Amino acid sequence: MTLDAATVAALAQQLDDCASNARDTLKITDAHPAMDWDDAYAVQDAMRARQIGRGARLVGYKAGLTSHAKMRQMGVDTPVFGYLLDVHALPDGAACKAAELIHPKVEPEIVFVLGRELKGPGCHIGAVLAATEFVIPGIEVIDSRYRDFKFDLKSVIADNTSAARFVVGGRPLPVSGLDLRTAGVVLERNGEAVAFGAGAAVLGHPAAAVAMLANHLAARGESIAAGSLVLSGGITEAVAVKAGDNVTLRLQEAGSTSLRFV
Ligand code: 0L1
Ligand code: MG
Repeated sequence: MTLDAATVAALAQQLDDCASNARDTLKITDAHPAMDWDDAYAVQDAMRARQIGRGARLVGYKAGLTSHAKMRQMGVDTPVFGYLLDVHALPDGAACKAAELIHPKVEPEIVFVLGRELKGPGCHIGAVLAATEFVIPGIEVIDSRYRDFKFDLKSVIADNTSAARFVVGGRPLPVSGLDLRTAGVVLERNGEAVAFGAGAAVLGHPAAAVAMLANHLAARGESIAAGSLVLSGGITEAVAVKAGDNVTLRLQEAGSTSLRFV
């Protein structure tokens, strides 16, 4: 750690305020260039504690930057992890208020719902599948608090990996007998297919992202509780959206989920 507790708290407040007021900021490493990975996750943890302190509930986690398309889009080379709160969740087909966001984009994701606790270290794809109750389609709405989505990995980790909203829906698919690598997704904006791919785009197998998350959390003394949702990461590049757009994600065999931006 290079940051003291007061600086970590101040940065968490800065990013939390930006998210609450749909206001952007410069990436925090501009002012704190020596920040390390522990600092970045400490700021994320402090922001989570602030939001839970206001009454929000932890409902799961997300892996981000898990596909080559996303890594290329953002110019980075490693996944990042964040948390999901109930206040981030929207009902299937709901309206998502664009005015509450800075510059939203959507990502098509395969979402794991765990029937059992998942704990690292040493977590692997088999353990993830054994602990998974079902998968469902999910749209993640990301909204970096950094001006023009310009950030580095430490800044984006501190900013809870751009988490803003998410929706899940469709038909729950048990993973037994399913090959998630070849599960196809189609993301439509206003009825037009704008991005498509298959599960293997996420680290070769989307369960690999969940295993990485469990191992990451274990190093920090945490596990993924039974009943948690895990967004395994965007299968394609993120797609920009604005008020008036309708977005639908179709996951092979699992139906669809959608959002309306108003
Ligand atoms: O969920 C994601 O892949 C987002 C990770 C953070 C980077 C971004 O804002 O695109
Ligand atoms: Mg994502």
